[in-house]
Amino acid sequence: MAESTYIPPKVWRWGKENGGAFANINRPIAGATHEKELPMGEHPLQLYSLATPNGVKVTIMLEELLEKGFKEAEYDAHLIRITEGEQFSSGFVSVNPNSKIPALLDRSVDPAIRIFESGSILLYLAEKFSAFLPQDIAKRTECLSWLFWQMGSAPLLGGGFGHFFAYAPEKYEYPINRYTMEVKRQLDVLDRQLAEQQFICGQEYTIADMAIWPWYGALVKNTVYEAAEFIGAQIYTNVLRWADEIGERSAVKRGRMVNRTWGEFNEQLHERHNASDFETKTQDKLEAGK
Ligand SMILES: N[C@@H](CCC(=O)N[C@@H](CS)C(=O)NCC(=O)O)C(=O)O
Repeated sequence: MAESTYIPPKVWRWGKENGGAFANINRPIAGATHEKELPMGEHPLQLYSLATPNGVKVTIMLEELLEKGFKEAEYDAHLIRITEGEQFSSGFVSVNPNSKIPALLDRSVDPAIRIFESGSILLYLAEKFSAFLPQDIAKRTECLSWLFWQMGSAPLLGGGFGHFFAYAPEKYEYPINRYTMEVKRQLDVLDRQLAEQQFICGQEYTIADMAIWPWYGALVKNTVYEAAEFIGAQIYTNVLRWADEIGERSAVKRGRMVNRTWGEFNEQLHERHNASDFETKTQDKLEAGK
């Protein structure tokens, strides 16, 4: 065992920045840091988000609902720049006391309902529209088990593996080994599941796929952490097959653009207030290809 260079003090104190990406927004206390109202659009559903994997789950669901013809799923997606601390405004904290994107406000009911935690938002929307969640009790339970599996597993992928592999100020062998082991085990869980069926919980595309794809699909397709080679993604053939299939859905293509502020310019839609907002981007794409 390597000798530790850090000896924890008796009591931890919030002093210097701990380094690494996002160090400037990490804080040990909750609550608002500044007074600022949230913007409000016209639609019943107001989403406050960013196109991280957790944010994308919800924009995919909203775009899938609209594609299915649910007009009441029309939404305004407002950009929350988490690296600038916008999740700590008084307005945002009133929608999510945990200061994390995504957060949703449903104003189609009086009083409006706030929903935070991406899994809770997916479940709320699935129940509200009776879509993408099986009705049959056994299938519904299986679907929710996978939804909660994702909520429990992704922090080990993002906060554990992703943090130490991609964001930590230095590479440390111990945490990278520990989290790589766990993430590969999780991928194997998914690979075995997807060997038996088309989608995560059967032959039906559900909120479980929408929750898992932005994390594990992105990992094997090398669109997060640039870690596909490191984790040996090519062996998870069933996960790759499923990731490709989901990635081809038009609602998924639109959903992953919403509130995106990085990557290809024509794949970024900073805010979404109308379905026609995507058309402008398609035009940009055509012009870029000229
Ligand atoms: N369990 C939460 C996690 C949300 C989360 O971690 N959001 C991140 C972006 S992916 C965030 O807002 N980070 C801002 C911060 O930590 O201050 C969910 O699924 O909604």
